[in-house]
Amino acid sequence: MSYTMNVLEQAKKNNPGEPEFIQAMTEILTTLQPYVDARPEYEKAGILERLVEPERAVLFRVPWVDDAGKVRVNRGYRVQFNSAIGPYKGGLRFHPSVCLSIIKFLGFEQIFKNSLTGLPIGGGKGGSDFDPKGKSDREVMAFCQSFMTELYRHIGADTDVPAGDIGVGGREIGFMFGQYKRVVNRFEGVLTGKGLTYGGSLARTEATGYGLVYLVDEMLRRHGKSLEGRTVAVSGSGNVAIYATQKVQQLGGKVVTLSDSNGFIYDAEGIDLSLVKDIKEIRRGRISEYKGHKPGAVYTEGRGIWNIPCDIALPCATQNELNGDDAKTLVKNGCFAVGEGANMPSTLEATEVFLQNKVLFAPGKAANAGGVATSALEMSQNSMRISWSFDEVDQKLRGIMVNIYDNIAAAAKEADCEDNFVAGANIAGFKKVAEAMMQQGTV
Ligand code: NDP
Ligand code: 2IT
Repeated sequence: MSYTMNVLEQAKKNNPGEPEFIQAMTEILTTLQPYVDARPEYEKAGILERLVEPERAVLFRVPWVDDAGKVRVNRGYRVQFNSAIGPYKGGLRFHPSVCLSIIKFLGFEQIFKNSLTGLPIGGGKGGSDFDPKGKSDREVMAFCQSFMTELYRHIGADTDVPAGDIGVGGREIGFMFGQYKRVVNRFEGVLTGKGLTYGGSLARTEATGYGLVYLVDEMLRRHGKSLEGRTVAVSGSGNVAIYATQKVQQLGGKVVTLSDSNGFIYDAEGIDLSLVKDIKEIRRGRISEYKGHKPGAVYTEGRGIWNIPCDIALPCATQNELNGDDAKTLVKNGCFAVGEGANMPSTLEATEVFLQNKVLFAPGKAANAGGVATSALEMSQNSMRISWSFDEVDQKLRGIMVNIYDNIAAAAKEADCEDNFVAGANIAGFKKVAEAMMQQGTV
């Protein structure tokens, strides 16, 4: 068996009961195999054995008091995966499904994604099984303060810089930043996605969704196509979905779907985004409420969003939300491009269906890298104690996404699998991290 497949088999044995982490390793190591096996110096240096093992993982108790005066306990995580090219960087996820497997898959993906941005950031991820849904602002604050009362000792502006992810937006970052500053008695850029009054970057809120659409737009243009007049299916209705929808609309496409964990809406006239923002960003409501304000729209409980015919699909909710059957349905309905706004939204089977059917497929670690890239721009602004304008940040973001497209396309071509951006992204992301690890010796 090849070196790469040996490491994968051993890693599967070493991480029992961690299906998401195994899925992410399987995808990455399988596509890296020809590249790595042709370079025996990597085997000698144990590069892959080191890559699949986090540098450090902390798991901690998070006790807090709810509005009824009862003590609740959640689990906190921070996995510091790889610091070869910069301080650990990656989001925090608050969702009841959070477990070590999910945090490790996200942290592992983050290594390659952050490398693709071209910026000096290592890979990490964290979070908790805390569910912010239905909690009062005071309960969310109590949780965030308790979470940071432990997390603060593991992070720092030059050590590890967390940010948002599912369930963690501006409100949560604010509460965590306030507690960090209070405990360490230092005002520093330890978190990104901060509010604009205390060190946040303009365009960070929009960055993941905008970046996704910039990358997809570039991929389409290089293939003689565009977003103009296209029907687009977007899933999710959180930060990434909302700003992906906004940018598609600005570029002349029509978004006809959005979803949450309860169901999805289909609006053949095109999504009314100000209505969605009011429901989701201001009232923290459910996507089903859309129908009450837009009678022409259809709300369907449960799965099924990928049955809606579209030219382009942008899954922006969560991992494994699009399976092999969904992919076949999309292909049958004429979908010719997919951009992953979420992390690992397509199952391995779905990815295979897209590649076999020559769908232009932009994998998450390339397509959604605009969020973390803009976080790195926030870190730069904090270090320099300056703030760039919205347009400056947006221009840089666009440039970064075009550069990512160029790099993943070139890596795919070099590996003799033109337009396979899964392989292209994994190889391009790996190269820089592996080289840095080689130069830094056995650490
Ligand atoms: P939000 O919390 O803002 O929104 C998440 C959306 O996905 C909600 O509509 C939510 O529905 C839905 N969702 C979450 N979990 C599930 C689930 N288990 N089943 C079905 N739907 C679900 O998160 P973001 O928009 O920030 O994140 C969305 C995706 O994008 C995630 O995969 C995240 O890792 C990825 N991402 C985010 C970045 C960022 O900068 N925020 C950067 C790069 C990637 P509900 O309200 O019902 O839970
Ligand atoms: O998955 C991701 O890239 C994020 N959630 C954003 C991470 C960050 O540090 O901005």
